Amino acid sequence: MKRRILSALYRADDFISGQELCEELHVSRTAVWKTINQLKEDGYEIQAVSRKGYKILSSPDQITGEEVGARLRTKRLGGEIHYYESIDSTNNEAKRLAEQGAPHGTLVLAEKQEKGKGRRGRVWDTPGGSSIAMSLLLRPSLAPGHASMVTLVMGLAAARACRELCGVEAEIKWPNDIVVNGRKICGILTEMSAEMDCINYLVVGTGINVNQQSFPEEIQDVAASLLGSSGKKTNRASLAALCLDRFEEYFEVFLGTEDLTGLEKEYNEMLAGKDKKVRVLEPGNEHEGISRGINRKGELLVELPDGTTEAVYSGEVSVRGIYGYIG
Ligand code: BT5
Repeated sequence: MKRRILSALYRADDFISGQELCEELHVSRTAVWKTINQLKEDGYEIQAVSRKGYKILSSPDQITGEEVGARLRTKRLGGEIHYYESIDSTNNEAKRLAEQGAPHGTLVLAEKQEKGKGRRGRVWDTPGGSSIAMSLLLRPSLAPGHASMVTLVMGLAAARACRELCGVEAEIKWPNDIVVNGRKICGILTEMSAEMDCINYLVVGTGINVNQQSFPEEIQDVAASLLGSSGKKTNRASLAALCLDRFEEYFEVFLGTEDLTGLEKEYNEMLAGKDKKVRVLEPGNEHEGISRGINRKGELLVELPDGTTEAVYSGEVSVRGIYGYIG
């Protein structure tokens, strides 16, 4: 009920009358009034004016299911939302829910992660109160070999949302980071449960540094927040919802061809270090070349000194810009 009233208030953008709320949500005036009071207790500032109705003036900066759910414009994603004040890892929780049969589009949100995960056992720092940690459970009919491209689809969505809402020059560092001025503001971790020829489920986890003022010593040279980059605080629920809205649009395009044919151009326009030197960290065969952007399979094309081009697959090797973090 809270989510539905909030959703109507956000959509209205101005006053919405009690009568309209009752008709839209098929509930009584008393129920509306009670829920509005509960929301006020939760920290929402809601103006009530006779003959005009209700208007939302401000909301607490929370990443709860109600806050994110009320702002979502998606058709299928976020139909079921699970929120935790603290959890080991939203990816782990999404996997647990998947094993219990949770549906496609289930979203897991957490204020704080005790064991936030990066790739290959690395740690993802998620302090409470200032960042986004969210994981999306997907059950696509997709060949397992195509699943790694979903990370790129989320990267595109997250970069686009950061640009639209925060006005920063967010760039994608292939395959799974978003950077602003060469510093990492977002990381994506996709995990999969699959048979030989079909995916049981995918979990796409996204961590975004939104309003952090500082970082632990180990990452302070590589990490940045949107606050640090734009000078402005961002409402985390708005950013999370926009990211998911964009993801749903891009994911539909992706599923149409099961590759990045329809997204490659936009991806390459936001790719960090394109047409610059990169170092391919292939074990036993490190070498340099020029990044020429991704192809429709999501591989990074690297032009080698002999004029040939190699396609680097994200699962095999990493690529570093040779000057600083992204080059
Ligand atoms: C990633 O790994 O960038 C994937 C991060 C995915 C995090 C999300 S949050 C929601 C969901 N639940 C999870 O448990 N995980 C996902 P990788 O490319 O391996 O980068 C990890 C490295 O980034 C670390 O070794 C640090 O150097 C650095 N790092 C850690 N925390 C950071 C932060 N908050 N901001 C920027 N860099 C960070």
